[in-house]
Amino acid sequence: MPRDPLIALVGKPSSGKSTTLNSLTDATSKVVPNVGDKPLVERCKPNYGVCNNGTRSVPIELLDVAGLVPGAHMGKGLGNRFLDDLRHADALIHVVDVSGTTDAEGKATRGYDPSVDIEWLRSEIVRWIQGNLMEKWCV
Ligand SMILES: Nc1nc2c(ncn2[C@@H]2O[C@H](COP(=O)(O)OP(=O)(O)OP(=O)(O)O)[C@@H](O)[C@H]2O)c(=O)[nH]1
Ligand SMILES: [Mg+2]
Repeated sequence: MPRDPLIALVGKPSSGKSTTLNSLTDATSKVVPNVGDKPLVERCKPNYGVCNNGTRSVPIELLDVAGLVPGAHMGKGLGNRFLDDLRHADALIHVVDVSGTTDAEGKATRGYDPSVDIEWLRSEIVRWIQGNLMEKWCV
């Protein structure tokens, strides 16, 4: 049996990662019975997870990673240690604060463009992976 998928929540400090994790783990979304020859609720016999009266539950693990800042891949804000926590993740969810009231380090500001966060955080992760590969790759 393979292990459950591990999904890590990433983002700058105070972007709402822990809040998102808490709300996701209280999720109660339902699978609505389908119209057809047999209602979906009866056909719901998953190989993975469980289906209880139309409610499908799929086990996943969520990882709340500490906030990353620009320069994290070089160790800024202990970023390389936090990035290391992502090694076993199957997927990442980037939690972005779109209010424009926190800067790249999570400090209070006004009029900040949140699209900048999407760029630099992705770049930090890519550069960290590249750095790890180049370090181990003896050429
Ligand atoms: N206005 C508003 N505030 C929010 C929202 N989500 C989270 N917050 C607040 O933002 C602050 C930071 O939220 P956290 O969930 O702790 O953020 P985090 O990304 O886990 O922060 P670190 O673990 O420090 O990196 C808290 O004071 C939350 O109450 C939201 O949707 N709207
Ligand atoms: Mg947190």
